[in-house]
Amino acid sequence: MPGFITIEGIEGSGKSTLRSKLADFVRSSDREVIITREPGATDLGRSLRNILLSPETKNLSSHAELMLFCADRAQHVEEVIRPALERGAVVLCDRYVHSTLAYQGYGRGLDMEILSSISNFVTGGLMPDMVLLLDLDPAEALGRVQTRAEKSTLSFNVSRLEQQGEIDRFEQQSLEFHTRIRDGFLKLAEEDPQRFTIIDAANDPDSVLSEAISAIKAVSS
Ligand code: Z5A
Repeated sequence: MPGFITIEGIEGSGKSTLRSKLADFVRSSDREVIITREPGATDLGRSLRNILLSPETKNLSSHAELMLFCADRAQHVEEVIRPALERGAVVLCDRYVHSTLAYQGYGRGLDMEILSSISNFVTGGLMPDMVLLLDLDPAEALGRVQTRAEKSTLSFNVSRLEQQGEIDRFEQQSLEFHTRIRDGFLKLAEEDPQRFTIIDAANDPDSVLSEAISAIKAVSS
């Protein structure tokens, strides 16, 4: 099994759903498994996540946004991901470097070479062995997010933002923005086919899971 697996895709494509379902499969190997995500997997990251996602954060420049995601990642790699990989654990991470390339690069229009070089700097060159890209039409994905927000106003087992059914800073972006991100992810996959597996996220959650498992088994054999 690959040591470091990331799940990428636009918001609402089903990453969190796949992450928890896949955890059971990954745990069936005899290795320790760390399930994590960006932003927000460390104490520092949780503070940064609040700033990054809160609709109360106004006028954040694209450069400042990039630096906050990078700070989150630097801490995450040093505190969680690298030690886990060094112990021989499997790390399953919801979003990583390719989200920065897609969102801050294709979405915000920052220079891709600079983004690659900063990402390389903050991660010490640590890249995932495998990227599972959940591909979905942005209108469908945003529809799922909207339904989830409406449902979560009735639930208490969610974050403050979600409890209030509030739409976060990224969810407030236009359909055109999310379309650029989707296209960006597909370009990244095309440029790096060895690392990426594209999964049709319009299928039901069990089909998405079985495609992910087949892809992991294929590279493990
Ligand atoms: N960001 C960035 O700009 N740069 C970076 O470097 C990084 C991140 C690391 C983090 O948001 C934001 O930060 C993100 C990119 C940016 N924003 N955007 N856009 P987040 O962590 O709060 O959220 P997210 O990562 O975008 O994920 P999400 O909103 O939680 O969506 P998801 O995990 O992909 O989907 P889900 O929660 O699993 O599913 C959504 C709903 O659809 C839910 O009700 C499910 O029950 C349902 N669902 C799931 N799968 C299916 C299928 N297969 N069929 C039907 N319905 C389904």
